[in-house]
Amino acid sequence: MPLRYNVTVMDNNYALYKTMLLIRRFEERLLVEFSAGNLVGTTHVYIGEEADAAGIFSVSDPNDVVFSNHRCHGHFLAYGGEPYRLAAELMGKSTGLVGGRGGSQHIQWRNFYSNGIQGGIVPVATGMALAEKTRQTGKVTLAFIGDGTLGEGVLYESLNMAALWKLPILIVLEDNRYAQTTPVEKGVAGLMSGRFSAFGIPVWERDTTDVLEVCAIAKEAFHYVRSGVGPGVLILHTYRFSAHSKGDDSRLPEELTRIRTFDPLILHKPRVTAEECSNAEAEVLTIVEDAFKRAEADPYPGLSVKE
Ligand SMILES: Cc1ncc(C[n+]2csc(CCOP(=O)(O)OP(=O)(O)O)c2C)c(N)n1
Ligand SMILES: [Mg+2]
Repeated sequence: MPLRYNVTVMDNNYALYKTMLLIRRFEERLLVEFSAGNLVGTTHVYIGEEADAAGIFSVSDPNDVVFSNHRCHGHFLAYGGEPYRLAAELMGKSTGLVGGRGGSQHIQWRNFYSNGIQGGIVPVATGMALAEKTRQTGKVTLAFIGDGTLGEGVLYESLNMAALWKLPILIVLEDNRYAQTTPVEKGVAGLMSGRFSAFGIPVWERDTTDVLEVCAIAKEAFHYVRSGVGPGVLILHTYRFSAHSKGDDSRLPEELTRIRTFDPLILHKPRVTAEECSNAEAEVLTIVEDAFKRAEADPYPGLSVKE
């Protein structure tokens, strides 16, 4: 059983809170490091969407296979990945997850893979689901996509194969209502769910940033896909608090203030005690500080291809 770095099992309110807090504080630190010029390449933070990752990985199996996208840090940390190795990768250091050559969007650790090409992960994940089905491993393959990725044709080719071959793949569509600066009403025609039900694929859908609601609906979706009858889709409508990447945010201040009322940490906080809350804050602070300090001191990879 793969070890989860930060919490062994997210089966209680404290563990869920701590996981979401770790993602939040890690990403906030990343924005600071980016502004200081300490990162290699760009970065897309997950701030606001933490309930999705925490909820999903609290009900997944540690052996499941995960394909993430350009907004992958939150998924990786909730999967149980080590913050230090992620920080080192983002800084382009040789101790990073893939030796400092992948950067923010191209990471790999155990059964976790990410790729920044929108939609590009879906056919790869479909192939992996076929392999797992053939080998009868019982693993579910997860593929995280965004609302903007509904515009990629390869998604529909993959859905067709997944449905025909009854593959154990769960597509998680995180609708944060924007693709870069394009609001979803201007980019997606019709019902999102209709795009999956057209292939006979069942959809579980919820508009929520409450981690317990995400846990509950994700559990149902996983149960279906793991039973081996075919693919499923989990649509979670959420909010992205930060810019798409760096400074590319055309939303008005009123909208940014309004969506902050859906902060998953604030919603979940009343379910943990004040003591747990300050413990989580202190522990997470230490983890994040240690991750970036160690990563900063690490060497860059050499230029040799043989390395
Ligand atoms: C094939 C491709 N086209 C364009 C891009 C540039 N790009 C990166 S993320 C993004 C928007 C993605 O929107 P969405 O799928 O809603 O995910 P979100 O960023 O909102 O999480 C775009 C256009 C890309 N990475 N790949
Ligand atoms: Mg989006």
